[in-house]
Amino acid sequence: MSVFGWIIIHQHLDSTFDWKLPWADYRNGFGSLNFNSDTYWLGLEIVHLLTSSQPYRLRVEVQKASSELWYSAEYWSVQVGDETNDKYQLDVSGYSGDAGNQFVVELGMMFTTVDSDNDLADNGYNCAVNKGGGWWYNSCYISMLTGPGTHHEWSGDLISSRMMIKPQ
Ligand SMILES: [Ca+2]
Repeated sequence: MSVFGWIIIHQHLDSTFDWKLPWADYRNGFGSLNFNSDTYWLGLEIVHLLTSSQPYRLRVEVQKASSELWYSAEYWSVQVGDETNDKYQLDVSGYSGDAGNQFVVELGMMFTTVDSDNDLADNGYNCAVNKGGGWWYNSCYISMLTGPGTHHEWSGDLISSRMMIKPQ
């Protein structure tokens, strides 16, 4: 589904949803964008294919718990690497917006899920097991939009979030 050319790749409107899903689900996607569905993840494989076929922008929208207001962060460039060599590594640049640039420690990180530990936390520590759902964890995160309750963050706790991409 797209809105004004933006393809929604992530939607988190239900604080009770359990995002601790395996690698295959984050690769292939889950949820839907029906009117009664609050949870959606398009899938890393298609995001990889799209962002390697031509230049894409990324828009992140977050609703903060403290004010209940929505804020946005846009990146002029976004690319998600492939599965085999890059573990869907995240690359973004060209921030603008009023939500703050929180993709700082996650930049260049590979994707980690409960069953695929590619984060930089050592000693067998898996950020997806201990923090939230699948994400581009470092050790572990500043932003993470796949967690329940207070583990759903973008510079402060969130009620809701969305991510979307659009060709440049
Ligand atoms: Ca680890």
